[in-house]
Amino acid sequence: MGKLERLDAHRARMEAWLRNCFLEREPRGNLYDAMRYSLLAGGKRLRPVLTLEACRLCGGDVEAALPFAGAVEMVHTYSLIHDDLPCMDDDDLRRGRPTNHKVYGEATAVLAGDGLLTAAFEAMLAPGQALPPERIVLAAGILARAAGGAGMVGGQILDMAGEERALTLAEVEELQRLKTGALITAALEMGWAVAGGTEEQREALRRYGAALGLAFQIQDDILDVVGDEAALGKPIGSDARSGKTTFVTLKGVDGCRALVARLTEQAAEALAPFGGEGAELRALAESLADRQT
Ligand code: GRG
Repeated sequence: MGKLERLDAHRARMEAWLRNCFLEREPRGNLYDAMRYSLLAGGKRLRPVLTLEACRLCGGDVEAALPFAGAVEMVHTYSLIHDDLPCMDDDDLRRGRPTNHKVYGEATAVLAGDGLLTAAFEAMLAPGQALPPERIVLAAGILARAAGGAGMVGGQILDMAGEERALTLAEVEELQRLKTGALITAALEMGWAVAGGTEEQREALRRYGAALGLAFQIQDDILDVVGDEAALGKPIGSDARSGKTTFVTLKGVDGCRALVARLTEQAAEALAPFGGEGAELRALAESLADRQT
């Protein structure tokens, strides 16, 4: 199987799993419609693909990792819904469609985000999983820590504070490590936890995730300046409008491109303990360095 083909197969499996979410639930007004609206809006599925591939790399059962991969995508989707709200970034377009609150109203969008966050933990802790309980607890704990104040939500609060004053490079790196990097690294570590991998494998995935997460965010900052709105499915220029310090304001577009290239090499180097088997994650890092969406 080709390198990117394997990742495409993970993505297709994830898509099928997500499509089945909440179909059997007793309707609660339009709550589940709002949750499915954003969950199935066609994102890149980067984080769940990382979970599934990390699990395979560490010798685990990819099928058993699906609820964990789905959980990380649910947490990511909740963060996008809440981030787009008028009290946060106040965005009208996401993944090429009107944002959740534009379709369902603000109160339902808040609840759709809350519903997705809790559904993530419900999926991971569902009875009848073919996994040792300690692996389930480990993986759920990794996601909980990465999503909360010590990770993504903590990064978001630093980001808000950053709108009030100029930040240093070290401060921008720290806030992005939490806001974007923590969930990306957690996605990888969850795959490792489900597989019952070794400490050496965990450390390699962490180093890969740290480099990949930073490269991903720097590329995001570049695309906010030079990206194509139609391809991105959202307006560009939002960082400049809000007066935020970003990697681009600190290093310029060319400086940022050089940083992305360096971090992509570091990500590839971190995979050395996996030998040839790390080819898929290496290819993924390279494809993200060129991404236009
Ligand atoms: C809890 C409100 C709240 C926010 C947490 C992660 C986050 C902070 C907000 C999301 C908004 C944002 C632009 C974050 C930066 C990370 C990023 C580039 C997100 C977009 O991720 P992609 O490109 O999106 O993987 P798709 O649509 O492909 O899934």
